[in-house]
Order: sequence, then C-alpha cells, then structure tokens
Amino acid sequence: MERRCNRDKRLDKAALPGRGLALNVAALWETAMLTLYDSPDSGNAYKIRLLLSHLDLDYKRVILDIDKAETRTPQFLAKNPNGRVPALELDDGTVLPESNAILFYFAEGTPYLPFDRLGRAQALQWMFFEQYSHEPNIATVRYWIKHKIPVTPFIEAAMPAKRKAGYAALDVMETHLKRRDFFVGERYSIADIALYAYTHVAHEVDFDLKPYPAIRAWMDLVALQENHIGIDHR
Ligand SMILES: N[C@@H](CCC(=O)N[C@@H](CS)C(=O)NCC(=O)O)C(=O)O
Repeated sequence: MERRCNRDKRLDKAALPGRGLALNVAALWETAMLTLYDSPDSGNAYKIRLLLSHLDLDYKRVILDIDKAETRTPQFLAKNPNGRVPALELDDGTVLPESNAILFYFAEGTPYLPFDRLGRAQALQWMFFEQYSHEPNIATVRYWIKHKIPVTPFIEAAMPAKRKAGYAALDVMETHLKRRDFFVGERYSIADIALYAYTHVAHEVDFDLKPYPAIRAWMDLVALQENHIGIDHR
C-alpha cells in the first residue's frame, strides 16, 4: 500500500473543490482493494496518483518498468491487452485502462467532475483534446528524449511536427485560460488534472512555457490544490 504524506498546506489562494470531501469519498471506498498498474515517470499514470491523493484513497501500486517492456508481458497483457499503464484493477478483477477513463471513474459523484450536464461534457471535451492534440505530441517528445529512444529516421522526421503540434495545443490552452482560472466551470476538475500531467513537465524536453503566462498561472493554482502531489512523489 502506498500512503501519501507530503500534504501541501498553501491552500488559501486556490479554489478547493475537494475540501472536506475527501473523508466522505474515502469512506465510500473503504472496503475496496484498488490496484494501480503504474510507472513513476508516466504522466498518464501520474494523473491517477494525483486524483487518488486528492480523494485521500489508499491503493496498491504495481510498478512496471516501461523501458524493460514490463507492460508487454503475457501476464500484464492478460489484464490490459493494450499493454500500457495506467490500468486500474478493482477487487473483483475488473481492469479499467486509459488514464482519462480512470479519472472519470473516480471523479463521479465528487466535485472533481462538474455536477451539471454541460460541465461534465466540457470536462470530457478537454480530456479528449488532451488525448488527441496534447499528449500524442508533448508526451511523445518527452518519452523519446527522456527514455533515450534511438533516433530512427522516423523519429527524426516526426520530431519537428510533434513539437509544432505540441505548441499548437499549448496555444489552445493559453487562449482558453486567458479568461478563466480553470478549464471548466471556474473550478478545478479532472479536465485540469488531465492537462496538467504533461504540461507541467513539458519544460523537461525544452517546450518553452515563457510565452504562456496564463498556463503558468494555472499550473501554480493546480499545485495549490488540497493534497497535491508532484509526479516524483513516492
Ligand atoms: N491513452 C493511454 C496512453 C497510455 C500510455 O501511452 N502509457 C504509456 C506510458 S505513459 C505506456 O504504458 N507505455 C508502455 C508501452 O507502450 O509498452 C492513457 O491515457 O492511459
């Protein structure tokens, strides 16, 4: 079992949707055994660790080493045929892969998912945007560079296009955030978690966030949320 301990106490300035709610949510899941198939450097897996921290839920963490292809073993493929983390295993053996689906699953009934119909659809809107326009570009560049993937002719040719598309996604986010603090309904939600995961580490692979003041202000607000943890939190 992994327990979180680095509670961030700088709470006053931020909108705090989860305040006082975490205990109730934890009670709901009290008897459930949750297993997260995880990888420490994965932003997609970090999304889940972050939401579970906000909700103060305990879970078992099974760490798979992507670089050693531990996501492609027959044992793991039997759980997630797509061979990727994160994947959530419930105590009845059901396995739910896909980071944003897992976020949605846990956020249901909590303030991390908007309560109104349009707000929920807008949260999905931004989560689909993240998976189509943001993550395949920024996360892929990060993976290639941080994991020292050999530069094949394909990667060499694809890199500039991935960077360009990554900046295009950041432009969309900047435009949206210029006039609001959070992505949906003026409060922190799983839409913010989904987009924060790879945006806040984009600088690691030289995406320059200086021209994006609204994104930087939003990232500061995200980091102020109750029970926030960093991607490196163990
Ligand atoms: N759409 C998936 C993407 C998951 C994904 O790409 N996971 C990567 C780590 S971030 C992975 O497990 N790679 C290992 C592999 O492909 O074998 C999600 O959002 O969960």
